[in-house]
Amino acid sequence: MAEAVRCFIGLGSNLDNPTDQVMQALKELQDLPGISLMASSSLYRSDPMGPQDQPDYINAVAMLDTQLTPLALLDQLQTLEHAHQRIRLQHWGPRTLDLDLLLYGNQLITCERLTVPHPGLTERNFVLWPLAEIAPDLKFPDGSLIQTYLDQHPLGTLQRLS
Ligand code: ROI
Repeated sequence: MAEAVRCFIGLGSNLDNPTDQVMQALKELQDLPGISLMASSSLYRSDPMGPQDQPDYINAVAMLDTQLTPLALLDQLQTLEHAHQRIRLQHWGPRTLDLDLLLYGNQLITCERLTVPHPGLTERNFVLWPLAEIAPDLKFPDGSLIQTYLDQHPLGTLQRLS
């Protein structure tokens, strides 16, 4: 059997009871075939990035090990999003559940469906802080350290929920 690859998934929701959406999605990730959930961050409340006339988001990050290929993993994530009746009416508008493949081992992936590392990863405090909570010593595929990006993108109004 192929060796498992360590991956990180970003979760986000700002519709339809976002806290429940994210907690439920974390449970469902655990049950996906070919995936072992290794850790999950606290939930964080964040101001919307993009249009401001939408509710705050709940964000979290999950660490998982998988034997799925990147695209098979993406299929699983998208199935889960659809099960949450993901609504996305406008670009950068509100959504019931967003699952982003942030990192797939140390691989660089660019194809029509997928860019890994996720392009927003090192720019968004609502991804960086939950990620650092569960992987404080993380090194990105280019060798840079997560700690560097935390300094550049402080917690600000991002709120860690207990
Ligand atoms: N803003 C926040 N705070 N959290 C998100 O998960 C998020 N997701 C998005 C956009 C619309 C960019 N804004 C977000 O897709």
